Amino acid sequence: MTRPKSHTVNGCFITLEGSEGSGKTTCLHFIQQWLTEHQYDHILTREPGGTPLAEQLRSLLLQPEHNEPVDTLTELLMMFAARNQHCKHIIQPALQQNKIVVSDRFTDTTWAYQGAGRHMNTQWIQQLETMVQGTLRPNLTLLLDMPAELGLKRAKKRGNLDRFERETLDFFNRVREAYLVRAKQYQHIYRILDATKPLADIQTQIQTYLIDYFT
Ligand code: Z5A
Repeated sequence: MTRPKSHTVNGCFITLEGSEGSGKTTCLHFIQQWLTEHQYDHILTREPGGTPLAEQLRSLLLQPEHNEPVDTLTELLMMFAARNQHCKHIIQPALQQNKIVVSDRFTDTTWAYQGAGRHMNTQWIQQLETMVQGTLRPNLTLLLDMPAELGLKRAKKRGNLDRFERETLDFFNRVREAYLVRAKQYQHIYRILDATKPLADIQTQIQTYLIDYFT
């Protein structure tokens, strides 16, 4: 299949964001299919994770039980430690090869979960973001927005809740609100999708955003 219009991509970084159960992973597979059909050279990745070491940090971060409480600063530093490996070994090299990088979550998650959810000092997040990423920021962020109750319901259906999925409804309401604030602040990057809609409608909307971006 040919591309919608002739277009040269000089590396492009797309992120999927939203609270748990909002359908990011499902949409990631749809995006992969679309990019493959239109012959765009791309990679899919996720956070926390994306490299062997970052995936090990992911397991530690998501594991519900630890013998000691996980301090919020420890959590923040581990997110950025994983991100540093991810940026240096996966994202930046792929962008330098003019690939499209699609990541299930990136630093907007930190702003929402650690910043708003955990009430972490936002100056620290800002400093770590600059330290780890330099000027690297997503070119396009697709936000799957839905009421927190619904996301929690979907997650609970799967059973085996991870450390984040055990958080309170208040926590997830703050996360949602923080995403919506960022979407307003960075309108040129964010596209909001109503994650309560049927999957087919969401996919049609994603396709519109992709065609709009790449043509
Ligand atoms: N975290 C953090 O705190 N700080 C950071 O900086 C980073 C991460 C990077 C990573 O988990 C956790 O790390 C995350 C935040 C924290 N924790 N939480 N919560 P993750 O990203 O792997 O986990 P997740 O966000 O919870 O992903 P998920 O539960 O797999 O959800 P999802 O990917 O958004 O949804 P899904 O798997 O595509 O869909 C969930 C279910 O809904 C599934 O059964 C689908 O078939 C169904 N679904 C999907 N779309 C629809 C529609 N439209 N209608 C009906 N049903 C649907």
